[in-house]
This record gives sequence, structure tokens and C-alpha cells, in this order.
Amino acid sequence: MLKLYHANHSTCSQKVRLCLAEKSLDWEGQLVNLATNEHLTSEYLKLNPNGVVPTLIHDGEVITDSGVICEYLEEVFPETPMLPTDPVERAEVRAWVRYLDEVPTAAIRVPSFNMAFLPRYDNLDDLSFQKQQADVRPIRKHFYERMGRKGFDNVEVDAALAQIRSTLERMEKRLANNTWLSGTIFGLADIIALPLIDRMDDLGFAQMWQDGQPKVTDWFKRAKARGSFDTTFYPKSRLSEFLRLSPLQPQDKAQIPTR
Ligand SMILES: N[C@@H](CCC(=O)N[C@@H](CS)C(=O)NCC(=O)O)C(=O)O
Repeated sequence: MLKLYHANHSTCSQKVRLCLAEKSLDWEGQLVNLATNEHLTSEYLKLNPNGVVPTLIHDGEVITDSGVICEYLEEVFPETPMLPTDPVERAEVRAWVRYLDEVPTAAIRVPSFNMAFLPRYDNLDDLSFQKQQADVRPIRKHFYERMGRKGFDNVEVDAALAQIRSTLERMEKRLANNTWLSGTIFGLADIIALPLIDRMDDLGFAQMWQDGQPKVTDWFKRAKARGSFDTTFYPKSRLSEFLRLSPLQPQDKAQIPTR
């Protein structure tokens, strides 16, 4: 039995849903409402002490972290492999997964929060934001502090976009000699990258690759044509489908009184 605690729009949840779909595995979903901080209740924190989604339960065992969950699924359900067979090629794909987790996954949170989630904090003053939104998060307190209730400043936005640009450049190079980021098969590196590119597309940034990265453009088109795509990105799983997106321009932080 596979049970996934997830959120429809969460890119990390989408990574696992993609992996489950590619492997044609049956699973039961338990939606976690991130807007009401359901992921920070003591009950959920017992499963995932980081207070983030997704979390997988398999035969009573708890597996956390989207990349780890995908690798776990690969080990336990090796049919329809998501990693190449050659050890060096496997290492290459794993290195891609680490890179995608460390660089663009973190970077994409900046435009996502600035454009979609800030209205959640409209009714909070600085002190309530600190107490109710920052202090309560086991691994994201400092991220929320940096963001503040008015959003990331220009420096943070520019840095995030630069990281996404360099990810796209790396992808373009990799795809010059490989059908997929994972080599000849659509695998873990593609699974981890796809929700990130889809999020950027949803936020209106497709021009970033459509202008100069034909291989990435084609990869995205081919990935979207796979059966796993619609299973993963079902209706209302994109931010633009249920939130009114704001322009990326960050608010002027100078107007926020200091605590
Ligand atoms: N490294 C973790 C990160 C998980 C993560 O950051 N999940 C986000 C949604 S994509 C979350 O739960 N955020 C909760 C929050 O911001 O408090 C993974 O890949 O599973």
C-alpha cells in the first residue's frame, strides 16, 4: 500500500506523483492544506519533522523528501526503470537530481511566493507574520524571514532568476547529446526537473527558454505529451488556476517598518 501526503500545486509533490505515474503504481492520496498550515500540525510533524510535503507511507514505513521518495520507489519497484543501468550514467543522473534540488528548486520558490502566495499575509502585521508564519516552520523559518510578508527584494529575485537561467543553459547542453536529462530514458532527472519548468511556464516565464533554448523547449513539449503528465498535473494543480498571480516586481521593502 502506498499513501502519499501531498498538495496539488506543490512542485515537490508533483515530482513524486510523476514518478508514481511513470511506474504505473496505484496509490492513495491524502491532501495536506499548506494554506492553513496543516503540514505544521503535531500529527503531521510526527511523520515529517521538516514540516513539508510530500511524505510517502509504504507498508507502514515513512519515507520523506521527494527525491528520496523517487529513489525509494525506484529501488522497491524497479520495473519501468527511472535510472540507467550503467553505474557511471546512474551517478550522472543522481548528480542532476542533487543539482536540481539544490539550485532551481530553491530558486523557483522566490518568484512563486512573490507572485502567488503573498496575499495570504495581507492581514498580518510584522509581528504576527513572524510568529504565525516564520517561527512555526522547522526548516523554513529563515526563508520566511528573508521573504517577509511583502515578498523578496530585487536582489533575491535577480539571484533566483539567474540560477534558473543557468539551469536552463545546463539542460540545453545536456539535451544536445541526450534524448532526456536522464540519458536515453525519461527518468529521475526529468521527473525532478519537469514540475520546475512547468511552474515557470505557469508563472509566465516560458520565454526564458523559448527564445534561446530549442532543446529545452522540445524536451518540455515531449515530456508534456507523456501519459504521466496529465495524471500528475490534473485540473487545479497549477497556481494560475486557483490564484490570481501578481507581477513579479517585488514590493518596496523600505516601506515595511522594522521590528
Ligand atoms: N526537500 C523537500 C522539500 C519539500 C518542500 O519544500 N515542500 C514544499 C512544497 S513544494 C512545502 O511543503 N512547503 C511548506 C512551507 O513552505 O511551509 C522535498 O523535496 O520533499
